[in-house]
Amino acid sequence: MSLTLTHAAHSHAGTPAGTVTAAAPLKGGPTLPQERRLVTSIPGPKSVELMQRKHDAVSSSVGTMMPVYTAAAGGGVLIDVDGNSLIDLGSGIAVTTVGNADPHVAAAVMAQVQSFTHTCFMVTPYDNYVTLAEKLNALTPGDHAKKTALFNSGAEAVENAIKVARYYTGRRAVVAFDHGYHGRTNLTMALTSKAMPYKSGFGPFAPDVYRAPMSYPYRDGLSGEEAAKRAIHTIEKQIGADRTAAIIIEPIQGEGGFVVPAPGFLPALQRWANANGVVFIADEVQTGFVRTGQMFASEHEGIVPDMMTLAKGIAGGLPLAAVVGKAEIMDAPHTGGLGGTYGGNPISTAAALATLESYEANDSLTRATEIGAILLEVLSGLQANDARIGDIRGRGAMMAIELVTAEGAPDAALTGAVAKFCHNAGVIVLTCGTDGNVFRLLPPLSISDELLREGLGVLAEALAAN
Ligand code: PLZ
Repeated sequence: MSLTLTHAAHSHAGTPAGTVTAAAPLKGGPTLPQERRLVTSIPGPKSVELMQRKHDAVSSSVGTMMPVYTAAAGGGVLIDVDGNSLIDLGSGIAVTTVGNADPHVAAAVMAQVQSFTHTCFMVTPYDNYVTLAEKLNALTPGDHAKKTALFNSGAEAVENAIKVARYYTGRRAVVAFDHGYHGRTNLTMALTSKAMPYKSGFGPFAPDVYRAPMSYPYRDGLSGEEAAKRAIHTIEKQIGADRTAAIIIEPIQGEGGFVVPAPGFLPALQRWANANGVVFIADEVQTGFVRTGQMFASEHEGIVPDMMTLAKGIAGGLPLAAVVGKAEIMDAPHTGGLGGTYGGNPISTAAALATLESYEANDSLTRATEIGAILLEVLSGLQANDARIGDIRGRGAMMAIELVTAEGAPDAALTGAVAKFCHNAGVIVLTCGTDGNVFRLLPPLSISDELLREGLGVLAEALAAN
């Protein structure tokens, strides 16, 4: 086969050769009709056909929560290949916080992709990377000198944060927490607490990783100070402060069940870490970038982490992650010790700069708080008449309910049934929790009040029907 390219195949104006379809291409973003509209059953016939092709071509180890194939998304909806319009209350797992195909982000990506797509920052650098580093250094908590390094995924950011903390301290032990989630690579699997589906069969895991008890007020009834004392006792007795390089913790746990630690827990841990030369790493991969009603969830309790891991909401859907930390820590390893082919790719960094501008232009902090108020109001109304909603927790546009049986035991079956009902009714929702009994809401901040309330109305129907 000839590899000669014609001008037609390179045309900027037209549809790429070979992909012409009869229907007009669907554009994403907020111009899509903002409505829930089902024109087929879920999944529709085109999605069913694609599921069959996936079954034949894609590793069955890669699961999909909803068998619905995407054609476009934006505002608060996702349009599938069958023409169904679904309400998005998941943001692709807390990623499209700024909105899917945000016009400003899309324009920045288009401009960058037509300028240059890659050089490798380690070979011939470019200014977007540096500008983003400056912005992240300024935006993250604390007025100490900071430095940033960019990577591709949350797990990769966590891996690198641990590498740096170990190098800086000359110590090996790393402490994570019960219910914590930090990724699926070898080191981050070790840090992640839940076996299925993340770890089972994939060992052996990285050594010198330990787990301390989390503050989980709904389940342990402890104050923040009491829970911190318990965690610190575990670390001191089972590892030793002088062997501990870092503790890594999500200020609000994501996959583990949207667990918000009792007030005072995080500050007490930070004080202990500071006093013992232990690097305090806040994993804000899920909580970062406006979602919780602050730029970073650490700010709700005035925490100033030594290092932070960031990803997801950073770049409007483009793959990008960052480690931001105290300059003396970030500069500890030798030059060339950190890197990777694609880390801080120019398209992703352009998207990130535009995403930060969109957050600002859209007054997204206010929007996250408003969405949080609506979520709390509706969920509290549901809880008043439904004892199965054991707990409502979260902050801003990161809110969840924990579903329990009459005896107070985790009810994963009910949680799964409620989610399934929502999916079939055209609402994208996610579950989480070590026990699979937490129903979480992560709407894009670009969703309208009306659509959000309609989606929550479907949740109410789902609870009533189960
Ligand atoms: N740290 C706090 O939430 C990713 C995982 C989805 P990556 N959470 C979604 C799944 O089932 O794989 C996450 C996180 C926190 C790290 C990560 C890892 O980020 O970009 O998925 O590697």
